[in-house]
Amino acid sequence: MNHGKTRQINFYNIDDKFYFVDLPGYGYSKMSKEEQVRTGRFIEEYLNICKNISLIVFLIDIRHNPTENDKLMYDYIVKNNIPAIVICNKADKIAITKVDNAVKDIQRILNPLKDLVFLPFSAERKIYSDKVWEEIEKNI
Ligand SMILES: Nc1nc2c(ncn2[C@@H]2O[C@H](COP(=O)(O)OP(=O)(O)OP(=O)(O)O)[C@@H](O)[C@H]2O)c(=O)[nH]1
Ligand SMILES: [Mg+2]
Repeated sequence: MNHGKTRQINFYNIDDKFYFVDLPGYGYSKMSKEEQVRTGRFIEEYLNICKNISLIVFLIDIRHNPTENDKLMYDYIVKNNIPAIVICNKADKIAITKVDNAVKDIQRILNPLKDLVFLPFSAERKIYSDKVWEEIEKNI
């Protein structure tokens, strides 16, 4: 299995100030359709039940155009008026000169109104993290 492994909800206590809540991914191509549907319902149920979400950090891969599931997720966030930022992860995987345009392309597809913050990020290289923290701190 070479895709991510979050199959449960993990809570990370950050200095007793807030929690990072890590939800499973729903869209990986190696996941069966059935598993995608099950995971999608699981995520939706959590978001419905949890009334005190400060911010959704919506992580997508900078190398790929958003999928239909990403669009559904995005529409759900907008319809329910939940604060969110979109983080285009794995920025280390593309040339640094292409990062800004890749983020813009993703924003154009997912958020043509441009009323949500989209930022590049790399969990691997820990680059671009200052702006991400700035946005998180604005919302906690
Ligand atoms: N190069 C690079 N690899 C990354 C980055 N972020 C995650 N990965 C790799 O991608 C793989 C999956 O990472 P996870 O963090 O488990 O992915 P996930 O999106 O949480 O997956 P699910 O939990 O299934 O939703 C791992 O091998 C990570 O090392 C990044 O910014 N750059
Ligand atoms: Mg995960």
